[in-house]
Amino acid sequence: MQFGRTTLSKFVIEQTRGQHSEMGALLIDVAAAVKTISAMVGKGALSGFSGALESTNVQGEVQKKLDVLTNEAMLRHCEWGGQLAGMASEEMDEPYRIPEKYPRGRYLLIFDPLDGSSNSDVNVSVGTIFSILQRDEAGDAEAADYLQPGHRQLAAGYAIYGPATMLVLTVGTGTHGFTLDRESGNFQLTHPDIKVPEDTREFAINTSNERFWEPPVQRYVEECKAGKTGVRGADFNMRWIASMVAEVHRILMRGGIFMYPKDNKDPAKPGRLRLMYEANPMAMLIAQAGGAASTGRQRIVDVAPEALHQRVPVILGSKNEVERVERYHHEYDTGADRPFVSPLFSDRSLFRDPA
Ligand code: AFP
Repeated sequence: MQFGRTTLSKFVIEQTRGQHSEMGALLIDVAAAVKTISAMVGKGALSGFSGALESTNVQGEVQKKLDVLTNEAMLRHCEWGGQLAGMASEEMDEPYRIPEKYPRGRYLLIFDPLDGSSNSDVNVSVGTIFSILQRDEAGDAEAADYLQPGHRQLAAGYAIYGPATMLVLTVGTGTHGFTLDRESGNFQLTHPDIKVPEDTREFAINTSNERFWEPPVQRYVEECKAGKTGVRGADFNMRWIASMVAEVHRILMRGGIFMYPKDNKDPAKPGRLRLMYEANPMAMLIAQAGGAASTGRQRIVDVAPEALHQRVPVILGSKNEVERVERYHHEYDTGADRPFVSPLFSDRSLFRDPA
C-alpha cells in the first residue's frame, strides 16, 4: 500500500472543481466501469466470455460476447448519477437514452467499450476509449447533440488492459496516467503530465494495405523503410499490434507515429477508425501531451462530424513526423511532389523532334 500518492478520485475532484464538478463525478463512474471491465478481461478464458456472438454491430463487424458485456458495464455504471444527457457507443446503432427513473444532466459520454476486441482471444492488450462532450442544458440528448467536433471535448481518456491496467486521462490540463493498484482497488497517479517526444524513429501501420494507400503515405513509409540508405538517413523500427489503445499508449510512453490512413480498399469508407469514440479522444490525449493528430489534411479535432459512427483517416503521434506526413499530403495535393522534368527535355523542349 502506498500512502500519499494521488488517487484518480482526488485528481478529478481537484481538476474539475467548480464549473465541471459533475463531470468529475462522471469520471469516477467511468473509472468504476473500467475496473469492472478490467476484472472481466483479466479472467481470460476462465470467464467463459470469450468467443463471438451471432450479432453484428452498426459497422457490420461481428460482436464478441465481451463487446456486449463491456458495453453493458459502461451503461450500468454511468447511467444513474444524473450527470448525463445520454450515451453513445460503438456497440449501439443509436444513442442510449437515460432511463426515466434517473435524473438527466448536460454531459454526453461516447465510448468504445472494448477496442481491439479481436485481440482478446489471443491475450493481447485491449482497451476502453471514451470522450465527454456537453450540450447547453440538462435534458435528454438529441442525435444532433453528439455531432460536435473533437475540439469541443471536455475530457477524454482510455483504459488499457495489459500486464497492468492503466487509465490515461485528460480534462484539458495535460495528459496523466493512473495505474490500478489491484490490492487497494485504487487508480494511483503514476505518470503525471505525459509528454510525447517530438521526434521518433518508430512507425506503426498495417502494411498489408500498402497498395490501397494514397501516394503521400506510400512515400512516407517507403522513406522510413529505406532507413539509412534513403532520404531520411536513419533506420526506423516498425510496430503493429492491431489494438489502437496499445499503439497510442506506446506512443505516449516513448514516442512514435501511428497511421490508419485513408485508403481505397472500400471507397465507401474513408479510413477504418471511428471519429467520435476512437480518433477524437486519442487526438485530444495526444495533443495534450504535446503530440499531433491529423487526417493528413486537417487536425482530427476539426473534422465536423456528420454521423455518429463515421470513419476518419488517423495519423497521430510525435509532432515532427505527423507534420511531415501532412506536408507530403499537401505536396501531393498541390502537385509539388511530382518529379522535376527539365523543360529542355519535355514537350516544349528545344530538343523536341519537330516532326
Ligand atoms: P477491433 O476492435 O475490431 O479489434 O478493431 C481494432 C481497431 O479498431 C484498432 O484498435 C486497430 O488499430 C485496428 O482496428 C486494427 O485494424 P487491422 O485489423 O486492419 O490491423
